[in-house]
Amino acid sequence: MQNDEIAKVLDAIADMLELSGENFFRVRAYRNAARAIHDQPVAVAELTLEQIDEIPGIGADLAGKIATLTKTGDLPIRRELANKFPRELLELREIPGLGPKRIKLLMDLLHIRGKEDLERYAKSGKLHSIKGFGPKMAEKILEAIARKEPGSGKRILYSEAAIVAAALVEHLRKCRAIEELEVAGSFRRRRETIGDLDVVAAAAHPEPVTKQFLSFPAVARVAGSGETKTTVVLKDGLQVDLRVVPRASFGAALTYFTGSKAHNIHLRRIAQERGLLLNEYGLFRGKSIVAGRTEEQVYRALKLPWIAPEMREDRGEIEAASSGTLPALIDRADLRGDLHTHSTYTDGRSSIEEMARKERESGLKYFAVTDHSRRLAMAHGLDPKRLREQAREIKNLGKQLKGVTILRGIEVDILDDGSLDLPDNALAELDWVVASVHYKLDQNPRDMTRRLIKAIRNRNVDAIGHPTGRLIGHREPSSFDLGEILRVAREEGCAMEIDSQPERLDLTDTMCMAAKRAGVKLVISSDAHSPREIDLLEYGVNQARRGWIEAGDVLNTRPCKSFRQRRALVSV
Ligand code: DGT
Ligand code: CA
Ligand code: CA
Ligand code: ZN
Repeated sequence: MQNDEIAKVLDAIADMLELSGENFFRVRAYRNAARAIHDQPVAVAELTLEQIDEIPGIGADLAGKIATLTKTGDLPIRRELANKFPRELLELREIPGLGPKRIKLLMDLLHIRGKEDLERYAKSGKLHSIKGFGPKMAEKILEAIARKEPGSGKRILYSEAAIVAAALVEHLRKCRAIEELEVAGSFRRRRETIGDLDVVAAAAHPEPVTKQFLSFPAVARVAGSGETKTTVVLKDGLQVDLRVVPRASFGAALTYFTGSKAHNIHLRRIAQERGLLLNEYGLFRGKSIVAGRTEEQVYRALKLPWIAPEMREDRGEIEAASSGTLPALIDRADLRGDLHTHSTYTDGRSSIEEMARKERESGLKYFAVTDHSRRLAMAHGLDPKRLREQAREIKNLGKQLKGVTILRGIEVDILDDGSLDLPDNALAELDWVVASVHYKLDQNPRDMTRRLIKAIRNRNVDAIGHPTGRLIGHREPSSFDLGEILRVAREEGCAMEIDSQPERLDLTDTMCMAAKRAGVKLVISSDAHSPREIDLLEYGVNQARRGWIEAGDVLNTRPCKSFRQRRALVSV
C-alpha cells in the first residue's frame, strides 16, 4: 500500500466515526495519523511496528492498526463502519463544504442517503430549513454536483496551469481599476498539480474587474457570480475563481486564498490565542482592523515573519517562523550549473553546442552532457566507443566556447540487479555520472532498494537520477526504502536528483525534506532534451523550495571549481 492509500483509509474511518457521533479525540487521532502518514517521505508499508509508533502524531494503538492495514489491506473497524452507512452517503464527502458534521445533519434531519436526495432537497429549497444551509450553500452544492460529472475535477500539471495563469494575468492587467493582482491558491504554493486557479485582485469597485475577467477569451461558461466572487470554467475545463477585495484587505485575502487550508487554520488559531480574529478581510481586534493591507503586516501582527508560500502546508513552518528558524529558501539565481542534459548523440533534439549556448544564456556557468547509456537502444544509447567520440567533440567545443564549461557526463542505466550499463573504467573517466532506473520500475520494494543501493555504492556514481521514476498522472513512483537509500547515499557522498521535468518533479517535496534531514546533497537538473527545456529548472527549484531546501543543500549552486573538487570535500 502506498502512503496516500493508507492515509485515505484512515481519513475515511475518521469521517465515518464522526458520522457515528464518536467522540472528538478518537476522530482526531485518526485524522492526525492520516496526515502524518501522508507526509511521510518513506513507504510506511515497509516500516516495522516500532518505527510506525515513532512517527509523530501516531499513538501505540493506531500504530498497531496501521501495521495490520498495510499487512492485510483493510481493517475490521473500517468494514464495520462501512456496513453502517450506504456508499452513496459516504460519496457526499467529495462535495466541497460538506464535511462529516454537515452530512450527519443531512442524514439525521432529512434522512438524505446520497447525491440524488441531496440534489432534490437543494432544488426544492427544503435544505434551507436546516441551520447552516442557507441559499448560498444550496447553490454551492448544486454547482459541485454538476461539476462532479465525468471529465471534471481533474488536477493539471503546474506547468500547464502556469501558461493559463500568465495569459490571464496579462489580460486582467489591462483593467485600470485593478490595484493589486496575484494568482493565489496551490498555484502560488507551487504545488506540482493544480486543482483550480484562485485569483485575488484589489480594487475600489469590483464591477470593472469582474467584467474584464469575464471577457477573457478562454472562458467557456460562468459557474457562479456574486458581487465580489466570480467562478468560471475555461474551455479546457480548468476552473478559475476570482475574488475582488478592497485594497486594505488585499494582504489578508491573499493569505487566506493562498492557503493551504491547514496553514490557514493554524494561523487562525494563533490569532485566536492573541484575542484576534483572522479572515479574508483582515486581522481584527473586535471591530477594528489590526492588519490586512499586506501579507507581511498580517504575519507581523501575529508576531511571525512572512512565510514563503511554498512552505505553507502546516508542516512545521509556523513553528519554525515563531522560533526564527525558517530556512533561507534556494532561488533559481543560486544555480550555477545544470547536471542532466541530453543531445543529439541520444534522444536530445539539439547539438551539444546549441545546448551550451542556451545554458550560458540562462546564466549557468557549467553543465554536464549526460546522454543515455547503450541499454536504451531506442534512444541510441552510448557505448564506450561513442562516448569517446563525444568526448572529442566536447573537448573541441570547450576550446571555442567561452563563458560556460562543458562537463563530460552520462546518464547510465541501472540494470535489474543494480549493476550499471557501462564498465567502471568508462565511467571513471567522466566528470559526472547520473545513474537512473528506466525499466522494471515496478520491482518489489526490497529488490528496488537493493538495486538502488548497489548503484549508490558504485564509487563512480555521483547522483541518482529521477529516483522514483514516477510520471505524474501516468506512472506510479517505484517503491523503496527511502530511509535506507538516504543512509547509504550519505555514507557514499552520492547526491539525489530533483529532475525538473514538470511531469517528473522527482524527488517530491517531502522526499527533499527527508534527504536534507539525512544529510544527503541534492542536485537540481533540467533533464533538458532541447535548449528550451533548460527553462524547466525553475520547476525543480519550486519543488526544492517546497522541500525547505537552501542553496547550501544543492551541489550545483557551487562555483564550477569547487563543484569539481567536491569528491575531496565529501565528509565521511
Ligand atoms: P487546489 O485548487 O486543489 O490545487 O488547492 P488550493 O489550495 O488552491 O485549494 P482551493 O482552490 O480549494 O482553495 C484556495 C485556498 O482557499 C486554500 O488553499 C485555502 C483557502 N480555503 C479554501 N477552503 C477553505 C476552508 O474551508 N478553510 C480555510 N481556512 N481556508 C480555505
Ligand atoms: Ca485552487
Ligand atoms: Ca478554488
Ligand atoms: Zn532518465
